[in-house]
Amino acid sequence: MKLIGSAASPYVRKVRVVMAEKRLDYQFVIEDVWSADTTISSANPLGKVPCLIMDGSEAMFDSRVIVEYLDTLSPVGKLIPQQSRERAEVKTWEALADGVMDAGVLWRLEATWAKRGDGERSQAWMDRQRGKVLAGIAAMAKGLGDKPFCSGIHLSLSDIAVGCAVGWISHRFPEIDWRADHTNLARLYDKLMLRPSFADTAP
Ligand code: GSF
Repeated sequence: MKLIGSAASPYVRKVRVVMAEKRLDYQFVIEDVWSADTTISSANPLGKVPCLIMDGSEAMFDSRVIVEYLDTLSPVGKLIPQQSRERAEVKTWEALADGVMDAGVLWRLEATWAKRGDGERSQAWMDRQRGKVLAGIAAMAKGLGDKPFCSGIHLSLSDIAVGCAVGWISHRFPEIDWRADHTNLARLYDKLMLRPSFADTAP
């Protein structure tokens, strides 16, 4: 398997953490999707990473599809429950964490994308996305409460997605002090960072 991605992308990190937790082998191919000569659209017409290339088959994207597929490849460390209710709960956690990343990406692109002139940047749009980031982080902290994991009694995709979201927020928006505001989330992230899957993929 070949995973096309970048070291900084939180969506790519989610896939890499899942690969590591499931003890799956893959080749990591770095691609800068923002460079003029990127060839990512030959694999993913949407021009986005992560993108998984399986031997002799079509490319697979996006991160949610990839991690759901990877979880079926090995019984080692099941990350998504089979039971429909628990499964939906984990997928909702993932949607929340991905939503924080999505809003953060929109905010950052509005603020920094080189092809947008200064007069074209909308503060109202950035504020809107910032509000989603903060609300999403607060909801993750509330959902976690004083439990050891986001859902269930052991590590699941919920924790992985949440860890990738808050880790990336610290990386791109160091001024957002989510660790001080939500000490339970900080505790979860510190615990995740003790795992090689997280430590080896920090942005
Ligand atoms: C999001 C992937 C994405 O936006 C997923 O895989 O879960 N829902 C998708 N990837 C970004 C890189 S990043 O911001 O992490 C990307 O490839 N953007 C390129 C573009 O042209 O938007």
